[in-house]
Amino acid sequence: MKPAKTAGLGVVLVAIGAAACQQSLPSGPSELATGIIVYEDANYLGRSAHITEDIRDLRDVRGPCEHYDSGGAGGGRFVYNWNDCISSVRVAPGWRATLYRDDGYRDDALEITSDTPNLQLITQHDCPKDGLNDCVTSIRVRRQ
Ligand SMILES: [Ca+2]
Ligand SMILES: [Ca+2]
Repeated sequence: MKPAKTAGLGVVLVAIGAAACQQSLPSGPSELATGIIVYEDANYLGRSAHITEDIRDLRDVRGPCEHYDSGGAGGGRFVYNWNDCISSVRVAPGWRATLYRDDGYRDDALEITSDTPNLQLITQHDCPKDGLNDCVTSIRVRRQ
């Protein structure tokens, strides 16, 4: 076996260990039959996650976006989750989703029933990065 393959296996094992304390979602499938796929970047780019059930707080879901958590007795630390991270969404045929700005399905809401390539263009919201881009914190997912 080449040394490079051994190193790659080590990285995978470390990633599995880090996920143990937090919920983790599978990457988006190529054929979307249920629920939605959320993406880190616009135009369905970057890392993705397949969501088929309501998520009350995306801070509880391990993801690609870095946030500084200043709370806790041990002092501040960087955490990685899907909060304030999603930039585009694919919706399976016959499904719909509601995206909320805050946790617990609160504040600005956007109902989507079809693919949405850029949440920055959803102009009726006023998140710091335009539209609902990098702003969504909770999601409801339903069959239509
Ligand atoms: Ca993003
Ligand atoms: Ca938010």
